[in-house]
Parts: sequence; C-alpha cells; structure tokens
Amino acid sequence: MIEQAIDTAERPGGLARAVQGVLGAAVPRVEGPLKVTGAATYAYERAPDDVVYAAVVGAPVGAGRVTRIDAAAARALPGVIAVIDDDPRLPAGGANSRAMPHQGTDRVFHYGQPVAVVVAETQAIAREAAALVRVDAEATPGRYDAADLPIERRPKSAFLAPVDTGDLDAALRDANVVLDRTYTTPAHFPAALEPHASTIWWEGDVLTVRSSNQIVGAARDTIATALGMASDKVRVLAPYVGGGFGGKTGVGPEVILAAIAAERLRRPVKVALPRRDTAYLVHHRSPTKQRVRIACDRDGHIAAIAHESVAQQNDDAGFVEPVPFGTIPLYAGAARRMTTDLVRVNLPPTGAVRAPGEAVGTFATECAMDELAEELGLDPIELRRRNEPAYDPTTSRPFSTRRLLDCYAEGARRFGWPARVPDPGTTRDGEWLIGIGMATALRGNFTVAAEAEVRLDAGGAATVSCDMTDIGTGTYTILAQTVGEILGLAPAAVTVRLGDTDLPPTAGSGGSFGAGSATSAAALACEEVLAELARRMNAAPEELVLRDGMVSAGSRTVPLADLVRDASIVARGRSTPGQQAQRTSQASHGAHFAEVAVNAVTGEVRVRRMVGVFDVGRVLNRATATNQLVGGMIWGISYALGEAALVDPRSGRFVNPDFGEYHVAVNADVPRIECHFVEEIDDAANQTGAKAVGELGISGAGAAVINAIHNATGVRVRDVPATLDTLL
Ligand code: MCN
Ligand code: MOS
Repeated sequence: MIEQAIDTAERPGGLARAVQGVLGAAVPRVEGPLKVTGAATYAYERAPDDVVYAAVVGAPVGAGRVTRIDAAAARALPGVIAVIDDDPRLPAGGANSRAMPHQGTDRVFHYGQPVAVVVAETQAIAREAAALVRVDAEATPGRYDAADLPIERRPKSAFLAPVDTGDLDAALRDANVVLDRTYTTPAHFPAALEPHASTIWWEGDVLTVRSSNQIVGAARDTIATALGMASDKVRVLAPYVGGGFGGKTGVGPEVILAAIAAERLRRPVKVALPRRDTAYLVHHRSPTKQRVRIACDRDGHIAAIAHESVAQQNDDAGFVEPVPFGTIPLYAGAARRMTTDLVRVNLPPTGAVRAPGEAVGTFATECAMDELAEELGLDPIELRRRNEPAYDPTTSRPFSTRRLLDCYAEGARRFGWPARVPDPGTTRDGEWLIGIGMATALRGNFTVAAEAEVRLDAGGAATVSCDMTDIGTGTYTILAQTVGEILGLAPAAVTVRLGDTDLPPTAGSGGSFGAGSATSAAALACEEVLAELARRMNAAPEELVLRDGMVSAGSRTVPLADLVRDASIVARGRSTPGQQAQRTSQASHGAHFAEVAVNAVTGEVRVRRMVGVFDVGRVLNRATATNQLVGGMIWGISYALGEAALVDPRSGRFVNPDFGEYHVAVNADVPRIECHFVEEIDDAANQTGAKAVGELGISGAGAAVINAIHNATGVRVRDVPATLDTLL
C-alpha cells in the first residue's frame, strides 16, 4: 500500500505526468446508462424472496410520556404480521443519535418519536396498520418557541470553537462607521428526492443493510452500536443514492426498527419513510438568529467583525450548527468574535444540511457587507477587495490557494457588473423593478483520510474500489477519470465499485471532502500499480508514459494488457492529512451575481439570471462540478425565496412537512445560470489538488439574490425567505 500524508506538496508522479486530459474533462456520468434504463438498483428497489414491509409508529405529543400502546386494531388487520413495541433496543429518535436505543425510558423527546414498528405483507398494509396503533401519552408543556427560551452560551461543539481575538469592544467604540444588524433564517429540511429507504436482511448472525446513505462506514458502526453487535457483523450497501443533502449522513431510527423486525421474524424487511415522516425521523437544519457587527474606517477598512448566532438543538444531540464558519477566514479585521449559542427545544434533532454553517452564515455576512457598502457609498466588490486578507485573519495561517479576487473580477466581467445602478428602485421594466446583487461564496476544505484499491487484470481492465458513495455528485465518474488518467485508459475502461463497507474505507460523501480524499487514495494506489508496471517493463516509474491502453518507456511501447496477461496487479493507496495540511487555511471560494425582477404591484420575485465563478482547486470533472455548483445556486434561490420549515408552537409539529407546502425552488423558479472556474491545483489540499465543490454553490447564493432585491426595491430583507408581504 502506498500511504502518504499530505505534506509533500508533491503530486503523485503519475498524475504529474498525466497526458491524456481525461481528468478534468466533462466526461458524462459513467453510470448514467444504468440509471436511465433502471438497471441501477436503489435501496428500496430489490425485493428479496419473502420480504415484508415495516412502518414506524410515532409519538402523538411533542413532550411528555407514553402511557399505553394499544395495537389490537392494527394486529387485527389482514396482512399484519407483527407490531413490536417492547424491544429495549427501540431507538429514541430524538435523543443523541437518531438510531440509539431509548434505554427503557418512556419519555417523549419530540413529536413523531418512534415508539413501535408495524410489519406487514405489503407497504400499504403496514402504513395503514401503523395509523391504527393507538398511542396514549401524557403531554407536558413543550419547548417549541425559541423566542421564549433560555440561551445556553457557547456549548461544546466538535464543529466550531468560538473565536474571540483582539479587543472587539474598543474597536466598535473607536470606529468611524459601525454596522449592527440582525438576520434570521428558518429551519430547513434536507429534502432529498429519494425517500429514506432500506432493505434489510440477516444471514445467520450477519446483518446486511442496503440503505440510502451517504457514509456507509459510519452507518455500519452506528447500527452495530445501536443493536449491541460487533461492527464486522454488519454490512452496509449503498451503491446508488438519490440525493441526501446531509440528511443521509446518519442512520435513521427506521433502520434499527427494521433490523429488529427482520431479526425477530427471520425475514427480509423493507422500510421507506413517507415524506411527512422525514420531518420527524431525519434531522433538519436549525433555524438561526445572527447578529453581525462590522466596524471600519470611512474607506471601508474593517477593524472588527463580530458574527454571533443562536441556533437550536434538542436536549441530547451534540451537533451545533457552525453558523459563522464561513466568516472566520473571510475578511480582514484584527478584532474578531464568532460564536454560536444554543436554545434547547423539544423538536427532532438539528444536524448537517447542505453546507452546515456557511449556507445560512454567509447569508448574514454577505447581506451585512452589502449594507455596509451602501452606507459607505462604495461598490460592494470594492469593499470586499479592500478587505481581502493576505493570510487567514483568524488563525494567521497562510492560505493554501485563494483566488477570490479573480472570482470577483471574472464574475463582474461576465455578468456585466459595471453597468450596475447603485440607487435602488431606479431600473424598471414595465411593472417590474430590476436589480442586481453579488455575494461571496466560501466553503471550508477539509482533508480527511481515505483508502482505495486499484486492480489491473488480464486484458488490461482496471477496477477501483472504495466505500465512498455517489449521491448524485459524480463519484463514479471522477474515480474512473482519475484511474483512467494515470493508467492511460478511457474512463469507460475503468470499473468503479462503491458504497459497500467491505471495500476500503473512506469518509464518504459529507462535508464536501469526498471527492478530493477518494481520488487522492486512488491516485496513490495507481502509483503502486505504476511501480509494478515499471518493474515488468524493466524501467523506472518516471520513464513510463501511459496512453490509450499502451505503455511506453524510452523507445519501447507495449499494450498494457500484455503486462498483466499472467498476473494481476492489486494495489492500495491511503491518503491522510499530515501536519502541513493542517498548517494552511483551506477553503473553496467563489463570487455569485444575481439579477432579479420584483413586481411592483404584487411583490413577486423572479430571479432572471445568475453567474457564479469558483475557485475549487483542480476541477475533476467540468460537467459534474458545474452540475454541483449550479445545484447549489438553485438551493440559494430556494432558501432566499421559499424554504421554511415551520413549527406549530402549540404542539411541536411541523406545519408543512411535505413538498406541497415546503417550497423548494422548481424549474419555473430557476433562470439561466452560468458557472465558471478559476482553476489552480491546490497541492496542500490533497494529492489530486481538488478542493470542496458540493456545498460551495449554496454558500452566498441566497445573499446575492437578497442583495439584488434590495438594489431593485430599496427593501432590506433580513429574514429569509423573502415572501411577497415583506416586499410590499
Ligand atoms: N468535483 C469536481 N472537482 C472538485 C471537487 C468535486 O469536479 N475539485 C465534483 C465531482 O463530481 C464530485 C462532486 O463535485 O463528485 C462533489 O465532490 P465534493 O465536493 O468532494 O463532495 P462530496 O463528494 O463529499 O459529496 C458530498 C456533498 C455534500 S456534503 C452534500 S450535503 C451534497 C453535495 O455533495 N449533497 C448532494 N452534493 C449533492 N449533490 C446531489 N446531487 N445530491 C446531494 O444530496
Ligand atoms: Mo453535507 S450537509 O456535509 O452531507
């Protein structure tokens, strides 16, 4: 195995000498034909013999105690096989992890918390029977409305250490200009299109869970802990995932319930959450309240920046939305305070959803920068340029790569920013007020450990395997490209195996570290393959040139297939963050530009066009990266104008837990969106030099839309979504 910490600032030789131009190209998804012909089987699609179906029964109150469960009517329904409400491993749903057992307590943490599971011959019968289970509960007053609740200061969080440097109070006191604004964002559902679904079966004491999940290794460990098993007795499969957006990073309680049912009945069990159940059994993004204070001189040079926020969590879960994450490395200013406090509520857990921290945090910072620019009479881009730091303004670490100024310049040129009329409400098109706005995008780049195996078999066929998932992101394709690039093969000649805990471990699809880490491990495995090929060629690895299935060294050229005719080559690579990787400040960057039209009569907002320019290190695949970033920009439109998960403060129930009333942007809301790159390979990031992409597009995108609304109307929207009533 080739193991390399990311310290060397040296690209693997094979990648450095790559000649094919396969990596980076807009290669169409290699698994695309399987998906459009239905041959790619998702978690719920295979029906093992003898399969039965599970449905979850939830608590009918938001806080209190379950006093009695009467399943007689459910059991009497033809087709019902079992109602299980007595297993000590039943998950608690809300407390700690959603999968962990409630440990004998009858306490209700949140509405819809699982209390029983119904198993039946069909899905329809299981769901009907679940509705027939009578759950009696004693309700106690619930904490549902954050406005009335105490604030826990700076709770411990793995994701965000509070920042407090310099003398903030003095800087705020002494500055010529101080902006002090408060912004709010509501709860967001992850809203993946594919249901949270699993097919689960036992073979002896081995449990197999075919599940729609982003991170199979972590899922295996969670399931094993929840059921009191050894991890090596659990196998999790997720070859295809129809979106996750953070909601599939953990294990839902329905997985544990179905595993318990499968064990008791000795039959395979399928379970899929109805859309409305996802509101309670999947985590959501916390609502936030954010106060941003910026102190600067009359030329806009920032002396102090404070981004203080309050998020929500239930009593037991450890996750804290890292709201000011994106502000930490962004703008200059010696005095800095960035914090998240918590309000504890009786609601389902909050968790990572599409760029935790940055998605909603940049909304506040980037709108505040727009407000500050207006107050100073400065162009919003010029204000940002004046505050572009030479090194990380919080940690003082050097940036690995940062092309933010180029993103502004390129975006401004392509969008036509110089034509902007700064006075709001002055550009009209009939009854529509027209405005443009911009905002910065920033998403941290994390280096994580990953392993991959590469095999070359007789005939020259290559296979790359790891437990990474492809959640719509393009993992299959970029791994085929990485291996194809180094071994001189077309991507179609590389088989990619993913989403199986029996394969080499990666950190999965999360935190936008999946692509960089998995491709790095694959590139390192290819190095070992190259070394072996060189031995078989009696040449030095540096001499090899691989192209179109041929291997050359000096004047000799032989088909790759000939070199592996008698013996396959199998190699493993492992990429780990080294000290050097931790010594730089790493992020992906971008600039968003939006044009909106606001109807002066009705307040309706139409986004007319958007342009984004991004710095993501090496672009692994121009098509899939564009697809990711445009998708993120659409999520920006979505939270600026529509998304809000609302809680009934009397019951702790979500008022709008379905796509009928939880409004995500749809085709009719989305204009022409352009995505461009400022490419610079980042050698401190990982071996392929690829930085985060998946969650970058949403960061700042909503702020660009909101800033454009201000330019169109003169109205400052500080509470998203910007609904009609706020604009009239
Ligand atoms: N990519 C690239 N060049 C880079 C980095 C990435 O071309 N320098 C492209 C590749 O196609 C890669 C994709 O972007 O497959 C995403 O890579 P990366 O940024 O590393 O993100 P992950 O692979 O870790 O995927 C997870 C990330 C997260 S955390 C969320 S949330 C999210 C997202 O990706 N959810 C998604 N994108 C999503 N896309 C879809 N369709 N569905 C989701 O649920
Ligand atoms: Mo993404 S919210 O980190 O899965």
